Amino acid sequence: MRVRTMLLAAALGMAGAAGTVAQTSGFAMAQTSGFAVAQGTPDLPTRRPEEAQADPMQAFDVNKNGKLELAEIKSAAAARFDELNPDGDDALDEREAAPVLPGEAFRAADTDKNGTVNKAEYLAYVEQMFNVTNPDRDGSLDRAELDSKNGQALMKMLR
Ligand SMILES: [Ca+2]
Ligand SMILES: [Ca+2]
Ligand SMILES: [Ca+2]
Ligand SMILES: [Ca+2]
Repeated sequence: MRVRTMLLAAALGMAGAAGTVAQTSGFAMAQTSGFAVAQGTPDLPTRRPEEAQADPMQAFDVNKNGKLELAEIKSAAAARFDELNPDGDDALDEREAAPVLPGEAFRAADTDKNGTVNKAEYLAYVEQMFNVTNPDRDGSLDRAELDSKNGQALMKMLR
């Protein structure tokens, strides 16, 4: 037990050291060659809305585990709801929701049938879509699930 712990610590230490060496040598190269400088200082990733549309995984995967969990999806959906609801009341009417919930989808999401979709209804609908998009029920959407037809429909409901 103790030996294993020590080995693990050693392995982690080595990995850390290797990372430092790689960083140091990269820095040295950058200093000696103009070309390397240009390559070594990429633009910081800035997230414009169109990029979020292009790669939802990158945009919404807050914990950077390569999958989208329900919590990440719901928080992005809540932001989208606010964006769709500029009048600041508590719900989307059919016109406000049209970009993401056309016709039949709007009526399906309006579970209390009062003619508007409030945030709770919106998030419940998003959760339903999440479950449909997640047939393996592992709590998250991987890249393949995201690329499915259901996944793409779900991404439209996020910001
Ligand atoms: Ca994630
Ligand atoms: Ca509204
Ligand atoms: Ca409603
Ligand atoms: Ca899954």
